[in-house]
Amino acid sequence: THIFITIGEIMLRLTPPNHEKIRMASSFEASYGGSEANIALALANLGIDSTFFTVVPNNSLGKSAVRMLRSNDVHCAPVIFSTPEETPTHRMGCYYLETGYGIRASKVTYDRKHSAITEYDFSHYDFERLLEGYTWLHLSGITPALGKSCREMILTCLKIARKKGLTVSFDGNFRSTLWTWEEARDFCTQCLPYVDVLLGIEPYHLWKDETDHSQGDVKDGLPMQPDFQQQEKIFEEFVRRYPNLKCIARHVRYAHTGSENSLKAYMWYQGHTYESRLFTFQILDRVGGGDAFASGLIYAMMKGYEPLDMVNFAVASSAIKHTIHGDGNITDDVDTIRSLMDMSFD
Ligand code: KDG
Repeated sequence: THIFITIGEIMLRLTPPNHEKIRMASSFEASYGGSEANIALALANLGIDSTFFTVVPNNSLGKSAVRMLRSNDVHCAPVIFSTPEETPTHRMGCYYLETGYGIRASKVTYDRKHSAITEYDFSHYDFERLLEGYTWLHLSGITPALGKSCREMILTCLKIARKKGLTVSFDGNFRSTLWTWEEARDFCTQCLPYVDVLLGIEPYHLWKDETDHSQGDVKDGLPMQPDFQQQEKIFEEFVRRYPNLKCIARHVRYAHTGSENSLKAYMWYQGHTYESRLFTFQILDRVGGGDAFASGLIYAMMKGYEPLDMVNFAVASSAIKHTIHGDGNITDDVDTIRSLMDMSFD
């Protein structure tokens, strides 16, 4: 059995109710988000032994974020509640989400500069000890985008995880508001030699030695839709450059703004490329859909599913998250997700 740990930032999420725009909102609904926290929470809900490590200010905001995770069965024992001496701005990261409607896209506004995890000095922190006893580490490209101290922390953890034999999953998770495409690519390619399971490859699947990269594979703000052969070639190029990779998965969204969404995924695993079925569903809240895909894939791998079931379970997990308010996939029974895999969507 696997014992899972992930590291990242948890933020307060403030959302105007009823798809209101911020300009007309007189109240905000409070919840919590953060890619790695979402994954810790989803796995804990599915019964996996799941731990989250972060730094939050030692005040009621930090405490209530951790309490929310704990109430979802996420272990938070290593979380650092920092003092104002350690992190002078003493602040919790926050983000505002204006939920789109129909043709109006959702809008995320970050208010996370100088947050506790960004300011914390990890140079004397004992990561060997933190990672002791775990079998699986998940990281994402969001945390290193926060600042230099976080970047060093991510590389340190990757190296220790490799040495200790943990399975490492990594989601590129490019956030254009935190760093540039080139910064993301350069940093993430440093991480790749330590990764077993790779997700969110969009920002860096064009290589340094190629020039036409400015848009990655995004066109008009939408991810381009690769066909099976194109995707297989990309996967194979990854594995050629990084033979340590055991699994690469990529989910592709076909409708971004409308209230209906179609999703499918490709996955490379043990020398073969697999394509999931196409799932079409109504969107209630799409934030965290990628994290639900990641947690679904991690869960399916941990449980030793057949490859095609792995990728279908991951997409079904993402699909069901789109019907749930808030960032996290709180689905707490596996059968709910599995039953979706067997339904016809396309
Ligand atoms: O994947 C969902 C995340 O985008 C959301 O939880 C907030 O982690 C977050 C981020 O940095 O955008």
